Amino acid sequence: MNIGITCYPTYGGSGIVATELGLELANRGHEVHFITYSNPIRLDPGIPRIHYHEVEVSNYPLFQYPPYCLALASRMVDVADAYGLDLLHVHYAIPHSIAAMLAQQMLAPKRRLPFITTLHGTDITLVGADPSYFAITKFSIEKSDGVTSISEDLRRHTVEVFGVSNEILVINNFINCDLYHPDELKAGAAAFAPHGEKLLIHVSNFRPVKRVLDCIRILAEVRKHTPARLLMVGDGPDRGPAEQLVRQLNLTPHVSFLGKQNHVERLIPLAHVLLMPSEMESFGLVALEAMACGVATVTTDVGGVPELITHGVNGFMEPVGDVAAQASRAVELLTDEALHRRITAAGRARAMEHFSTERIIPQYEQYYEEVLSK
Ligand code: GMT
Repeated sequence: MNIGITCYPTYGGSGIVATELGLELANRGHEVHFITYSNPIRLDPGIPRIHYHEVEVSNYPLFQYPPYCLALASRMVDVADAYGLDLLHVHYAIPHSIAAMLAQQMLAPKRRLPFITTLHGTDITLVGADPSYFAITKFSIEKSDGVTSISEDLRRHTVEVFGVSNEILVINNFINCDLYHPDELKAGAAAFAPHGEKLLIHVSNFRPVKRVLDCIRILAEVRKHTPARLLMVGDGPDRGPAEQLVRQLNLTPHVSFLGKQNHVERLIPLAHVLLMPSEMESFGLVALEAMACGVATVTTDVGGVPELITHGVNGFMEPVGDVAAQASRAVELLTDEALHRRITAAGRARAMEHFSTERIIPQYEQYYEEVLSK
């Protein structure tokens, strides 16, 4: 198939899933065309059957807000025409589905160009639910030729909040378990923990929904019981407040802020525990990455997380904001080797059995066939 993919090409879960989906599809022989405003991160140049088409947005002084959605729709039409796209697959509803719908209408006199929208979370739970975007988000879901959701929780939430009647297929996020794998020796950890301290890690876009300050408070608690250091990977609005809290709590020597990283598969396996204290996660991709890497997850019992993690079996879930409970789980994992081994082995097994690329990518291929044959 010739597949057009649009996503936010930045450090967000939806862009990462879209990029990795494109790579896996290309690996399976499809021609994949990314139509985005910049080259998606994690997309190295020169990969066979991967094509990148930049969306350029004219910034005429009259525009206080450059009309990105229109430029995207035009580019989708150009690419669909020039490369004979079979379908468009857009990730994150706003504004990508509306752009795809416009492209579809522009091409309609010539031929059918179906589009599939994959819902990722904040496009529904935060942005889409905002009154200024509610009606257009609902409309874009209803006009899509196919809709998928990355968890059952998000599917249910979408139906409840938007009252849409079209079928939403759950296709979970996935992980390449060959690329994301455990590092038993953790030799590289010495660069961050020179005295053999255990490493905690947090990876996110540092938005308020991620509660990054909780990670710092958890570290402070953990250090009362066992030596540990914290790697903070990513960047975003709460990085400044997090750095300030580190200074306030005299934790400066024990926390490394690494900023945005393209190869988290090299960093995550160095840690013992992943902290994901989020207020909301429709799936929690980084927890899946940690499970595949043999890293134990301490997280919150929210959204789609329980579809991934079984408490006490392959990770721990505690209430949002309960720093003491999350810290106590981290201490257990750092000090009880048998427990750590049991949880991480179960986590790796869960990732491989339920969320491997081998299991999930064919579900997308099958759905594409279904939508094309409608
Ligand atoms: O979490 C974010 O702020 C980024 C956001 C996105 O759309 O890029 O992530 C969402 O999509 C990820 C990939 O499907 C999911 O793993 C995240 O759980 C989801 N985030 C939220 O629901 C907050």
